[in-house]
This record gives sequence, structure tokens and C-alpha cells, in this order.
Amino acid sequence: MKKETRLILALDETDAEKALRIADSVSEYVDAIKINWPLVLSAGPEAITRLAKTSDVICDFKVADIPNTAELIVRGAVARGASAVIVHAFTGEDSLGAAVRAAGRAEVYAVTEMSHPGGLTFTSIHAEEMVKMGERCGVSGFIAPATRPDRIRGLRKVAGSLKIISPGVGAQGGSAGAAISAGADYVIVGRSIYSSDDPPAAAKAVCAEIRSAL
Ligand code: NUP
Repeated sequence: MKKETRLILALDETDAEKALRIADSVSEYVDAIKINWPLVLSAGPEAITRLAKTSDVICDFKVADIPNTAELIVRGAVARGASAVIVHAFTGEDSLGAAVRAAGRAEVYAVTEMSHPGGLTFTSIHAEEMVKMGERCGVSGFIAPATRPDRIRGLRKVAGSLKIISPGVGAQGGSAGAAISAGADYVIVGRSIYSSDDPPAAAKAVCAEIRSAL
């Protein structure tokens, strides 16, 4: 994944044609497009291949399964063109390791503490341990919450030079600048770009905020 604007678009728009138009319109502002079940369930898995023609695609499938199933899901996503897959870490070292091996040259990002309020109930408590385990498994980086920049700062200390990509900007209340200042390499932004009246202008504004935080 290139590291130019440090903005990853979370394309959870469920109107498939509209989603592809938005992806095109913001292409100069994003380093990658992250897709999740909402778009895959409406547009089909071929959306991965279509988007991968013009951008790095991160499949946010939050894989949480036994090693064999994790491997099958990751392999399927990569075969369709995903450059990276997001996998839950809480399933343990065997599942996360299987996902990393199945990804081959594609990247795996492990979920640590989730960005929503419920992320504090269980994921927050074990986030540092999940980062250490992820490093042992060979992941490329971690998902950490832009809604809690102090937690990005804490997890950055454990993650060393591995990447941190942070959702929770805009609609969930977090700020792109604060996340980057706290140590995130990239921010993930969805609704406040794809649901805005002017997605390219919204993306451009996030990029400006990121730049001013560097
Ligand atoms: O902890 C997480 N929080 C989160 O919001 C892990 C995620 N992968 N996400 C995803 O990031 C979420 O599923 C959505 O696709 C995106 C954030 O979108 P938005 O809140 O900016 O619309």
C-alpha cells in the first residue's frame, strides 16, 4: 500500500454503482479503498476485482474463525485482488498465523481495540497482548481506534515499526489529525466522505488535516 495521502476510504456504500463512482471520484486523495460486508453483499465479491483495477483494496472481512476457515477466506479475498485483509486477533495465534500464511504477499491487518464504545468492554483490555501476538504472527499492522488517540499512542509503543491504521474519524467522533499525531500511519474514513454531498471535497479536507498533523 502506498503512503502518500495516508487516507483509506471505507466504502460501505451499498449502492454498487454509486460506490464505484465515489471510488473513482476520490482516487487522487486515497491510498487504498477498504471494503466491508455491506458492499460485498450488495455488489458481490467481484467488487473486489473491479476496485482492484485502480486501487489497493483492503478487504475488511474481520475474519474470526478456526485456522482452516480463516485460511480459506483470506485466500479467496486475495485471489479476487485484495492487497490486504483485516483479521480479528482475538481468535489466537494459530488462526492469525494461518491468515498471514494464506495471504502470501498480501498484507494482514489485525484488529486490536475496536473504535466503538463497545470496544472498551473486551477488546481494549487485551489490545496490547493482541499487538504482541500479531507481531509474532507476521502481520503488517493493526487497526486501532481514532476515537481514542491515547490508545493509539499506547499501542504504537508496543507495535514498534508495524503499521497502525485507524478508523473512527468523522461519523464516530474521532479526528484525522489527532489520530495521525498519536502515531497512526493511515486513517480510515467512511460515512463522512461517501455520504457527503461532495465526496472529493470531503476527502480533500481530510487529506489537508492529515498533512497539517505531520
Ligand atoms: O474498530 C473498528 N472500527 C471501525 O469502524 C474496526 C473497523 N474495521 N472499523 C470499520 O471502519 C467499520 O466497519 C467501517 O467500515 C469503517 C468506519 O466507517 P465510518 O465510521 O467512518 O463510516
